[in-house]
Amino acid sequence: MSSQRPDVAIIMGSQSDWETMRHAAETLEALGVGHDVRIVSAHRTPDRLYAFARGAKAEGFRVIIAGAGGAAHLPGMTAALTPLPVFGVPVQSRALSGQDSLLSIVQMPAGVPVGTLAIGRAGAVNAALLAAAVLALSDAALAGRLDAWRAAQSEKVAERPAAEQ
Ligand code: RP5
Repeated sequence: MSSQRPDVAIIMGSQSDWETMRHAAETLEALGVGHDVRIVSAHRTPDRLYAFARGAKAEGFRVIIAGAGGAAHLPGMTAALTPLPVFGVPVQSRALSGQDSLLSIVQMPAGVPVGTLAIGRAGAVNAALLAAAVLALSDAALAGRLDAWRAAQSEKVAERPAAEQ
């Protein structure tokens, strides 16, 4: 997914999550952060989940972004199996508009943290920005790119709404 060394793993519970999680991948791409993208389902591929999460640090990943919807166990189970920081993205579900995903991910019992983001695209983008911010603590070039990304975002905001100009 990226020519850079993959510091970030983006995992998701289903192909259907890609429409949301691609925003995390695109944000990392824009920042020049190497990442790898995989489908890992806590329910349908539990052996794959164990193998991935237990081996993620040895594989060289430094941060994991995990997106899932519905009864979204993927971020929490991943966090239980790895010492790496895990950011959870609640995917917007059809039945409950992602509130099920959000509550499944955010309410971790004390002791196993998942940094939980907003439901949907905003959460996916912000998970990527948080992952980049973590990596930027030890990567001055990335810190500069992150500053530039934020400055560009600020410049795009008009002083007044278009109808008033
Ligand atoms: C979860 O179930 C996935 O993360 C996905 O958001 C949801 C629905 O999956 P599909 O039925 O679309 O494969 O495990």
